[in-house]
Amino acid sequence: MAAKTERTFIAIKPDGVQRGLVGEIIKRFEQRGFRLVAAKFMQPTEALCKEHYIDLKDMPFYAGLVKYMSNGPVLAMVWEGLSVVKIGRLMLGETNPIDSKPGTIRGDLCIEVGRNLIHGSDSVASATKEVALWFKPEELVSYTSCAQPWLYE
Ligand code: IDP
Ligand code: MG
Repeated sequence: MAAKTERTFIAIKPDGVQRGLVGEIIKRFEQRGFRLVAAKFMQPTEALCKEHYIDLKDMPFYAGLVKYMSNGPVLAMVWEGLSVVKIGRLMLGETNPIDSKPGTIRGDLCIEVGRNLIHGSDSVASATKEVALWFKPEELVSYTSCAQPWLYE
């Protein structure tokens, strides 16, 4: 049961919002069977974006990345389900859309690595860290999904 409540942090980046892809992206997570636990439409501060990408601080694209991420509204979300971290990453596609297969979000909807639409946690540990960075505990909504017995045996 515990694995079915695995959580991941997914954020639709400013290009995804500006290009009107919020519905398309949410649809894919809903249709796969994942459960929305939290969602917050927000303008992230530069400080939050810096912290979120702190592991990349020595990369040449770090400053541009922080500017891109903090340059418009972001839809921050928490999704839950069995292996949601791994499946979420598969749904996103590769970091560089050029390497992303058709059928993935990046492989279907964007072209360049610096405008790759969406963030998804890359491990259970980073998911825990990122959920805590973007959300207060009380912003995570607790409810029972009626689809549960039709998704899991
Ligand atoms: P991920 O988003 O697939 O986990 P990371 O390697 O963690 O990829 O990089 C974080 C973000 O930094 C990417 O999603 C992308 O927006 C940006 N990024 C990564 N590599 C480059 C690059 O070479 N040029 C510009 N931006 C990059
Ligand atoms: Mg990453």
